[in-house]
Amino acid sequence: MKILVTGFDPFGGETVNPSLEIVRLLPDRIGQAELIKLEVPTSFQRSLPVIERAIRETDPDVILSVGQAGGRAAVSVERIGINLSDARIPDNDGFQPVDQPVAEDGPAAYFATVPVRRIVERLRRAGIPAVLSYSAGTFVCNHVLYGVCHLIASHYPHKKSGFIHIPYLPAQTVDKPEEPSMSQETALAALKLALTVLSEEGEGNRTAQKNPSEKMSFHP
Ligand code: PCA
Repeated sequence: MKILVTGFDPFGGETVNPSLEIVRLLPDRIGQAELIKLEVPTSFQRSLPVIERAIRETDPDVILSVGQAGGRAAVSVERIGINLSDARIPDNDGFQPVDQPVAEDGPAAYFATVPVRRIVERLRRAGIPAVLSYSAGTFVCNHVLYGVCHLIASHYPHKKSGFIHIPYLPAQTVDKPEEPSMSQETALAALKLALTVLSEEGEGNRTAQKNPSEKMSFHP
């Protein structure tokens, strides 16, 4: 199976984005999964086309996007993307939508289709602070979470998608010491474990096709 893993470029005056740092450090395979790594611009208009092209070119089974969530202390596995873009700051193109839908013709929300609860449980068992999150905000990360769900619901019903937010890196909080952070090592371990869960799910589904009695659900 193939998993497309995306990370965002730095935004909002930061010089790094921990999501891109850890995506770059991933190996080429985890378990049975081949990993395709992609840098995505923190841009409302350019992010989804970049991901859409990668989906067309590489035909992944799962799309897992990763983003920075400054102010959060734990790895947040996002459960839901909403049809709203309402930016508090401009994106990397200087664009700042207010009260805009992500997709004019889309439903109010989509649930992520990766096994969110299982990922959180696996991270917590490994001693990594992790939570199920019910809001990815209304900036570019939610735009990508909702937008990829909309794309696959419309065109690729057999693909799965999900989104993980990670905290600031410690170095990003030197000038904002009241903000929580997580080491790159821990954030990378979290992402690798999440991908391990997805790889195991993929294998379960393949076995299930051969032997329907062993069918495993891909849903949370
Ligand atoms: N975090 C932003 C967009 C890019 C990123 O890494 C967000 O949470 O919307």
